[in-house]
Amino acid sequence: MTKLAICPGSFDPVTYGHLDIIRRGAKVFDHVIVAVFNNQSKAPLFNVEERKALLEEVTKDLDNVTVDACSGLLMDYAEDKGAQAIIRGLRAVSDFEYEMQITSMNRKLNEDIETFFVMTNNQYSFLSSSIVKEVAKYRANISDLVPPSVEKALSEKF
Ligand code: COD
Repeated sequence: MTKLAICPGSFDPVTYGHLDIIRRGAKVFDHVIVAVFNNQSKAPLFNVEERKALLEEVTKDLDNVTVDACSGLLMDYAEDKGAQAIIRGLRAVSDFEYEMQITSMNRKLNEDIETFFVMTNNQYSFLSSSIVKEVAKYRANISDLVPPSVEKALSEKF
């Protein structure tokens, strides 16, 4: 059976930290769908289509990864696609409480779809889209935090 995993997130915008977990997931599962959602508690800088286009560009070398723009509940989407797993990244202990909350809720919605946590490479453990946007606003060098296409898109936004 083909093992399909969904890697959901806001990806506003995609960073090298996100790419690290997508790549690790793609090594283990037959196919990974990177699912771009709006997180209701965050005001996005890029719209879902812009975020999807950036993800497509930076994952184009990964044959078993596709990107989709999504709305509604993650578990409804995962069930529709016939996925067996959700992939989430963990940077530090501070991520744990939030991840435990959403994983518990997702498990209540569908207990057959398991969530797998991937620990990021240490060099990205401090990295988040919010921090990247904050420093990009002040024209700081972000070339080691995001791929060149994302760096360009950020400089166009600010
Ligand atoms: N290193 C490793 N992993 C990282 C890094 C990094 N530097 N930065 C981020 N990540 C991981 C995050 O831990 C996460 O697993 C993933 O990458 C995406 O991160 P974000 O910040 O882009 O995405 P989130 O956390 O805002 O995504 C939240 C969802 C959009 C998945 C959530 O809101 C959702 O499921 N929405 C749909 C509605 C729904 O089903 N709600 C019920 C769930 S409670």
